[in-house]
Amino acid sequence: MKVAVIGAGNVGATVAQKVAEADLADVVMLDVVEGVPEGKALDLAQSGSVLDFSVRVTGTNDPADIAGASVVVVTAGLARKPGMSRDDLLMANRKIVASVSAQIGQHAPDAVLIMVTNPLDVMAYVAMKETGFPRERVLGMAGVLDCARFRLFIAWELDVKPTDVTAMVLGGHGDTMVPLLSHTTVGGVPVSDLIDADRLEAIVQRTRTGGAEIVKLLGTGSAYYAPGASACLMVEAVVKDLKRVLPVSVWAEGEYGIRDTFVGLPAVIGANGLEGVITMSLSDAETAALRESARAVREQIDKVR
Ligand code: A3D
Repeated sequence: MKVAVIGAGNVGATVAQKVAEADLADVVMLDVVEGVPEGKALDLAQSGSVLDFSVRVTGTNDPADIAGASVVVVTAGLARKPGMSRDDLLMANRKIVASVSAQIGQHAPDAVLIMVTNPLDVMAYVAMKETGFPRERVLGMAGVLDCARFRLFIAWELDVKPTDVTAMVLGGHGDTMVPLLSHTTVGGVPVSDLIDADRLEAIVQRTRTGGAEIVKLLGTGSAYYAPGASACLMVEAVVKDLKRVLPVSVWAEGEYGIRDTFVGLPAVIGANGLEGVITMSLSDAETAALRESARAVREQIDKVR
């Protein structure tokens, strides 16, 4: 098995590290900056002697080296700067993503593509168009990260283990994301039985602005540990054919009354990429919020069509 990571920056190098440390697959990092992917790969490979992983880790500036990858994670592009919205990134990253997608279509035509570059849902659309891949093989990583943040904030509030909090965050990756309170449980108990409505609203709000909170603290660059871990979880689901149910940005074809846009939906992820979309019962307010979020993404997609 081979995983290609395009962009050897903060998120890309972190994905590569997680994949290697889990001994999931050989990793090749591709970047346009000379020396950086090779240097990071050499450093990471050397950590294998300490951490006991045996997959091969390499770095390159040559797109042909991604040949044979069964999963390609795209992190190439600019990260947000303080005060910059994801939408400000749209035009700058469109060009980069279009060019790397053409390379993926040429050198790894059978891969499952996992998009990370922002604005996430729009870049997934650009990749699907440029590669010509079917919707099953173009996935956007956002919901896993948004969920991770939501679950952590709930766990902190209740002083419980984050992995004992089960949640779904659907919709576009941005201010319109839709954390589903009706499907959020702590050890099986509905979260609304445990946290009052005002505190829950504050947690939802903190989740929505979770990325911006880190951008502001860092001063330069954006989050990468949790995004890297979230992308690696999706890589693992594909590489091991786990059929995991995860919130993933997918091209909607009528699910939840939504079509013609990428949007975060509850998806089954396995060796073929998207293997199904789960239908959950949503409240009227949640359905309306999800459709509104999808509409906001479609508006952005229309700008790059
Ligand atoms: P950064 O550390 O700047 O790395 C980006 C890398 O992409 C750099 O090393 C560039 O040299 C490289 N690059 C640029 N153009 C190309 C190209 N044509 N081919 C190959 N490599 C190229 O950024 P980062 O790693 O922090 O973030 C990367 C992207 O992920 C940004 O768009 C972020 O906004 C996005 N991001 C998304 C999430 C989500 O949850 C969706 C989370 C965190 C970051």
